[in-house]
Amino acid sequence: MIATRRFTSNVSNQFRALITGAPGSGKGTISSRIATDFDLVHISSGDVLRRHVKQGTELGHKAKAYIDNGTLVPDDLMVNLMTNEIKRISKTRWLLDGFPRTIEQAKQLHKKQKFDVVVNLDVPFSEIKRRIQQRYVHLSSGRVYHLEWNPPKNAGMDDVTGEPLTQRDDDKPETVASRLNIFQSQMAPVLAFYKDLGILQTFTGTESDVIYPEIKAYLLGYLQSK
Ligand code: G5P
Ligand code: MG
Repeated sequence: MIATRRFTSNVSNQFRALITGAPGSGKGTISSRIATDFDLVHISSGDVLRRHVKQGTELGHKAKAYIDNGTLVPDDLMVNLMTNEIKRISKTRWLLDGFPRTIEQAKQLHKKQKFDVVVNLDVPFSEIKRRIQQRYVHLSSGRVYHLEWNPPKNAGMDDVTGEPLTQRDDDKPETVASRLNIFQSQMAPVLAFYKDLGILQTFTGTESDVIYPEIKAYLLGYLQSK
């Protein structure tokens, strides 16, 4: 951690990254480690949407049915929401999680913002289905737990706020199946788009604790080369 901080303080102040991967592949889990180690603001499209739903905004009302059915929120809504979110944080060091996830979103975003790196998590679906059954979340912060692998210090409570944890409505097995199918059909052209730009790096495995050190080494190497 210390080595990373010393290192990142010497490099360009701009670092724009994307983490992608199937539902449950560990994007949220690994993003929180990247955000801490590399001093990036983590913006998860799913967390932003769920906050809108919780707050009952107009966008939240529009998005809720899509999320609950495990289908994708329309591209125009997503591009507006996420480009505004990037503007709102007014920082140049950020990590997007879960957006873009259609080729249209990728092309629209590319006109406004360019990624330096795209980290793609490749985790088998059999592992994902096991994990998601035991996921609990703290909705307002996006913190993620797993009953066995990463349990909260006090059962059912968020470690930081002490507020109750919940299960996501879209984590029911049938909704997870729909989300995985949509991921498979929609993400291939997005990954090809970033591969053609020469910025895609894929990490394959079943354990975040094994995958993350590889990602960290890759990101350090990338920054060192700048
Ligand atoms: P989200 O919120 O972006 P998904 O489906 O892409 O949702 P999700 O479910 O949030 O992704 P994740 O972040 O990849 O998964 O995974 P995670 O939460 O970190 O880890 C999953 C579980 O595994 C956790 O319990 C964690 O503790 C555990 N875990 C992690 N690593 C390990 C490990 O090594 N071992 C074990 N045993 N467990 C581990 O999107 C939700 C919805 O919002 C809409 C869509 O409707 C979408 O379905 N949406 C969009 N619509 C259109 N366009 C977009 N760009 C959209 N973005 C969101
Ligand atoms: Mg997530």
